[in-house]
Formats: sequence, C-alpha cells, structure tokens
Amino acid sequence: MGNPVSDKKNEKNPVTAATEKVAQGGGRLTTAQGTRLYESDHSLKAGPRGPVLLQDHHLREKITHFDHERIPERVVHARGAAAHGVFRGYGSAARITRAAFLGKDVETPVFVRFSTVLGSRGSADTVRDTRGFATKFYTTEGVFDLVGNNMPVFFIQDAIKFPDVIHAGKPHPDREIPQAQSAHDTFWDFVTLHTEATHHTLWNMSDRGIPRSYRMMEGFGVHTFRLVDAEGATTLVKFHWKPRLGVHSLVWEEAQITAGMDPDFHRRDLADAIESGAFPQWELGVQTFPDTEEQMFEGIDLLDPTKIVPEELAPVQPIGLLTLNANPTNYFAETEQVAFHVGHLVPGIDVTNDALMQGRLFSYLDTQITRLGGPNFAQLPINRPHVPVDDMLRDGMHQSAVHSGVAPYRPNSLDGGCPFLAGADAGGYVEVPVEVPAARKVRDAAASFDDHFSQARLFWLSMTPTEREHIVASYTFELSKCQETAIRERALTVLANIDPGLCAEVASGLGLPAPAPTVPLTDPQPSPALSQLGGRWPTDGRVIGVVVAADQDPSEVRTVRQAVLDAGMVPLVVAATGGQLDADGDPVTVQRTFGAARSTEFDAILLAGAPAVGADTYGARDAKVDDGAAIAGGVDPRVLLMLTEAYRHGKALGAWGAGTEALSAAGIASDAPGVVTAGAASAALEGLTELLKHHRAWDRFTPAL
Ligand code: HDE
Repeated sequence: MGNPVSDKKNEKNPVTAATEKVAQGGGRLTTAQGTRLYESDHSLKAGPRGPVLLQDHHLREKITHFDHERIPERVVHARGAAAHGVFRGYGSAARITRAAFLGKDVETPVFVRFSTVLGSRGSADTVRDTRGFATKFYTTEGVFDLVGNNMPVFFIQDAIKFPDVIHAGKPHPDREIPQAQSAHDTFWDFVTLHTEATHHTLWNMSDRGIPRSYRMMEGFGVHTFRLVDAEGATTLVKFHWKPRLGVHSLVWEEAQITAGMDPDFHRRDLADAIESGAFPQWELGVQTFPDTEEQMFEGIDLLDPTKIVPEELAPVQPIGLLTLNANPTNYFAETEQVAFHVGHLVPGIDVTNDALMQGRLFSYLDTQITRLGGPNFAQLPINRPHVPVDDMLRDGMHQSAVHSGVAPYRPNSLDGGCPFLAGADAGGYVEVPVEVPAARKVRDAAASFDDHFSQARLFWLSMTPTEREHIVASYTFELSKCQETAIRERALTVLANIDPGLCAEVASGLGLPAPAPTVPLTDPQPSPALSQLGGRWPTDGRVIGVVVAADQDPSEVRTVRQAVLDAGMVPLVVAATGGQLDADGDPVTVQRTFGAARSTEFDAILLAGAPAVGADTYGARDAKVDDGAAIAGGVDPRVLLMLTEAYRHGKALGAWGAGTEALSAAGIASDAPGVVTAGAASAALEGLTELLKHHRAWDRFTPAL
C-alpha cells in the first residue's frame, strides 16, 4: 500500500535506493563513509617518532567504533548458539488452528537459538543448567516466536518472581562467583525457601541439566497456549519439540572436564553437524486439552507452569518437522541480535492467563530496547519479518526504514486512508474474546498452585535406577558446595517431600541426618516418557575417536574412517604426534594427538592399534602421565587414561587387531558391557555403532538404588 505520490517520490530518492553493501565483502578497505584507505596500521603522526595528530579521522573512527562494539548481553540466556532452518507443517494441526504455517507441506524459514540461562556470554556450554530453545518462524502471516526451554516446567508460577530466582542463581554480588553455576548458597537458599521451584530444580539436577548436544534436547513451550481454528473454536495446547536423535546427556564428570577442554562444546557440535550435512531435526507436537472454563486437565492446572501433563494422559501429536540446515554467517548480526518475544504471535495462536506467560509478554520487548539500543530492532536483518511491514511506528534510534507516507496516523485522508486494517478474514490478528470471570483485584494465586511436590515426586518415580543415581549425585554435589548448613538442612526437607529415599541418600553424602517429610507423600502414576533410557536412536554426527599406532597399517584406518563418514558420523584420528599416516600414498590426517586429546571429545573410541609409549610421554611434558606408575603392556599411558575414562563414562569401545592389546593393557575385558572386539575393522565399527544407538553402555553400571 502506501501513498502513490510519495512512492513516486521514492523512486528518485537515493536513500531508499541505497545498496545493501555495507559489510566486509572482499573489495577495498574503506572508511565507514566508503572512502578508500591506503594505510591502516599507523596513526597519523608528526614524524615517525612524533606525537599522534588529533586530525587523524581514520584513527578516531576506527578506535571509536571499536570502543562501542559491545552491546549489553542478555540478562539471562546470554550464552547461545543458533542456526537457520526450515519448518514443514504436516497439516495435522489444521483442525485446531488457522495458523498458515502449520498447514500441510507449508515450508517456513526459521532461526533457532539455543542457550544456557545463568552464565555470561563467554561461559562454558556444558554447565548444569536449563537450556533455552527459541524458534523464530518467519511465516507468511508475520513472525511467530516459540520461546521455550529444554525443560517443561519453570521455577516460578508468576513472572513477578523472575528477578528473584535469577538474582539467586547468578553469581554472588560481592565476589561475582560462581560463574554459570547453581551450586552455591544463594540459589539453594531461594529454591528451598520458595518450594514451587522444587519440580524445575529436580529437572536441573537430573541428566536433563547436562545435555550431550543441542541436537539431542527436547524443547517445550512450557505454558499452555490457546489455538484458534478458522471458525473461532479454541483448544488449549502445550508445545513439544521431539529430537529425532533422542534425548541424551553427558555424565557429570564428563561435563566438568569438557567445560575446561572445550567450553564451546555444544556450539561446536551444532555448527559441525550442520556443516557436515547431519542436519538436526525435531518434530513439533502438541498435547491438546479442551478449553474449559476451569482450564484443568485430569486434575492438573493448565495455568500452573510448574506442572506437566504426562504424555501417557495426553499424547504428543506431531504437527510439523524442523530441520536446521545452515549456520549463521555472522555471530553478532544473527545470533546476538536476534530478538525473540513471546508476544510475536500469528493468527491462530493466542496466549492464556498463565501469570508467568503474561509477565513475559511484557519483558521481552522491554529488554530488547535496552539490549539493541532502541525500538527499531525489528528492522535488523535477522529480525525482519519475511512479509511486507506497513507500520506507523516512526523514527527512534537506528531507524533504517524510510517511511514514505505523509500521514502516520489513523484515520487519515492524506495517504488515502492507508494503511488499512485487516479483519480476521483478511489475515488480521484478532485476540480470542475469552470470558474474564468477574473477580476481585488480588495479589494471589489459585489454591491448586500450592501443590509443590506431587509432580516432583512423579518425575522421581519415573526415573530408572541409573537416572536416580545421577540425581542423588548432583544434589549431593551442589549442596556440598553450599557454605550454610541451614540451607543444606532445608534442602534435605524439600528432598524428603519428594522422596524419603532420595533424601536419605543425599543426607548420607552430606553427613547430615535425613529429616522426615513435612507434607503427605502422594502416590502418582509414573510417566515412563520422562526417562531418557531404554531407546535406540540414530547416531548422526556422533564423534568416534580412532586411535592409531605409529607403525599402523594405514589402509584399514582409511577404510574405517570412510565408513564412519558414510554412516553420517565424525571420525577423529588420534595418534602420538600430528601429521599424516601414509604421507606418501593416500594420506590419513591425524586430527588429535595423545597430548591434546581427551576422551570427552568422543562418543565412542575405536582402537586400530596399541600405540607404544611416545617420546613425549613423561610427566614434565604432559601431566596426564604419572612417571612413577608402571606402564601396562608398553601402551602409551595417555591412551590408557583415555580408555579408562571413556569406560567410566559408559562409552562404547571397539578394537580390532593390535587394538585389543590396548584394551587389555587398560584392564578392560573384551567381553565387558559396551566393548566390542573383532577380527576386522568393519566388524568392530558395526558393533560399536550398534552400541552407540543406545547412547551409553548402561549395563556397565549397577545402581544401588
Ligand atoms: Fe525468558 N527471558 N523470561 N523464559 N527466555 C529472556 O529476553 C523472562 C522464561 C527464554 O535465545 C530475556 O531477549 C521473564 C520461561 C529463552 O534470545 C528476558 C520470565 C521460558 C530466552 C526474559 C521468563 C523462557 C529468554 C532476556 C518469567 C521458557 C532466550 C533476553 C516470567 C518457556 C531467547 C531476552 C534468546 C530470554 C524474561 C521465563 C525462555 C529478560 C520475565 C518460562 C529461551 O526478556
């Protein structure tokens, strides 16, 4: 639309005709004004040893711009990684929503940003935390953002408590430690006083808090949304993302070592997978509930974000497929500047009265104004809708649109009445006219919100014994890091209210008496869907370390390396020194050395040989070597450490030929669970891949619980 007169004017307007070429593009270096530069390494000086001249406009421009390169990082979710992709609707949601992008075979470009919550922008990826899972759909009806997490519940039931929970989780205000951790007094002080946080805290303490990969996380919209069909009929839903690769986690020691060895572990994993063509995929699904006046389902309050609806009660129905297929070109322009907002909605998707959601509807816009320096962040390339924008939002910092109308108000006659409004029949967003029952103004919540423990207990009872062991260990670890005994004691009472057995185990680790529950224990039906164990999953993008000896026959290594690639996985050849095997023939590049590698880089290890003790194998050079220790079987002790560590972490190990000697030197029996030995490389890889489908060799562990 727009004013035909002013449109005409614009054809000749050099501003609207300005090119998009404003970024580093491989031509000549220029100033920001486009003037070519002949020199950029020396300031303009009064002689080679003289003072710098104030007139040096290039120096001033370069330094001034640099001085302002940083924008405020996100107050939460500062650390993130993102990717582009496409979402294809199955059409199955068409009966409950008119949203065009959910129609059959409709393809919509998306941008997805994953994040941790607590840490600063430079913090490690593998910390114990909730993960963000935010998706921007550039639909034909405007942008829809699904700003979710990898856990289906939240710490609080009302947005007004968000500053409290985040201040408690962030580093202590005096020393600003610890970074990106919940294992400290203020976090546990808050979550044990404010027991509505119990359910979410339990998810954080479970394996969900330390994902193996962003590609292997579930995502949840958390709140209940309201979908609207073409006739105006409504359905309440909860959104779920189901990863094609299954839900998998690190083990805690692995997460801790990785935080040091490769703080960018998840970021790298996502980018590498996409670059290698192992495109991550998730199915979007909904649990549906009748939109009744009380907004309850099977006794579960749908407006309480600390509650789930077990999938056994309301199955997740698939409605579309997300595929991430391209990495960002520029981290800052895309991943840092992307601005999600729960209020970015399209016709067919509406909100509910969840008080957490309602507060978020305010917060996201508000925070972007500070973070992105003004109200025009929607014009940034990553945030621009892929449909025409015809707003009357004028001026403001960093305005890059050249609004052409002369009448930025409605009604007007000067722009011919444009732009016109659109009713629902013309694609307009019309809020569902839900009844608001007559009520008194109160600062209060429904009585059902007082139940803080029954669903935490449901989660605990749904875990397998191995997963319960991990939960016991993480509570014990975290509470051991608290200085205040009173906080630990209070935490134990919370645990007793989840399960006395859990409480007793953690209490014994802390050396404290186990208190009795203070609420009656409920007897919920476990939800097996909450457990991560027991399935068999694709192995796309999994990393296999191939350990080779110096005198290795390269032909088998070459073949197995190719077989790993052909299976959509990533081989990393590990040897005593860098360089190439068979440099003169068809070379195989060594990607890791024993000195630089750590088992945590690999999902599984294949032993092609039994590497002899290397020339640099002594403690003064590499602290992984204990000079005093006897070296078993003449095998490099760093390989032995790699094997025993991987074994402890439940990782699949495979060997053929001389490789089997390295296994036995490490004290690992060839018939131990999760170990495969074979006469040939292909059989070893086949066995290893089968083991990897289960993620870890769970039968290596005997839980006591
Ligand atoms: Fe957020 N949240 N949040 N949050 N949130 C932000 O917005 C907020 C909540 C989530 O990759 C901020 O742009 C409030 C639940 C993700 O850019 C901020 C409340 C869920 C991301 C904000 C919540 C989320 C954010 C900080 C309590 C899961 C990262 C920077 C009512 C359903 C998005 C920003 C990205 C980011 C506010 C609770 C998910 C401050 C007030 C529940 C994935 O606006």
